[in-house]
Amino acid sequence: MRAWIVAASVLAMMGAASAATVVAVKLGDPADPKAMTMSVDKTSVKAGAVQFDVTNVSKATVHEMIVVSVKNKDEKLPVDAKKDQVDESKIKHLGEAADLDPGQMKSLTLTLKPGAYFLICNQTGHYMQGMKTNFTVTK
Ligand SMILES: [Cu+2]
Repeated sequence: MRAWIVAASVLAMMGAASAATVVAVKLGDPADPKAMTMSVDKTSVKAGAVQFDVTNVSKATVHEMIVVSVKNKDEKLPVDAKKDQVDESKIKHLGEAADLDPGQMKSLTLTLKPGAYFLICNQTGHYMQGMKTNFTVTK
């Protein structure tokens, strides 16, 4: 029993050294299809390869996740009031898991440097309704 636990721990450490850090992201709330939520299982990771496993847990609404580089966690993203969306031409858009149907999962792997980031959904109105979370990458 003990030998098995040691072997499993060593394997886990080896995996951590070579593989991307996995961040599970959930879009929406299964208890309320209209809820606008962006939740992560880690708010901070070390620099390097980061794999975002993004799941739309809403029952009725299309969501997405865009990784945005920001100067600091209090930055306000520029909003196009007519479109009711963040103006993607004015942000540091690093990549996205776009247009996930309800129940759909997509993965996005990025190599991230230390700094502040936002994860946002830019479906019409969703950023303004709270689909944003802070994300930090450390050295
Ligand atoms: Cu959304």
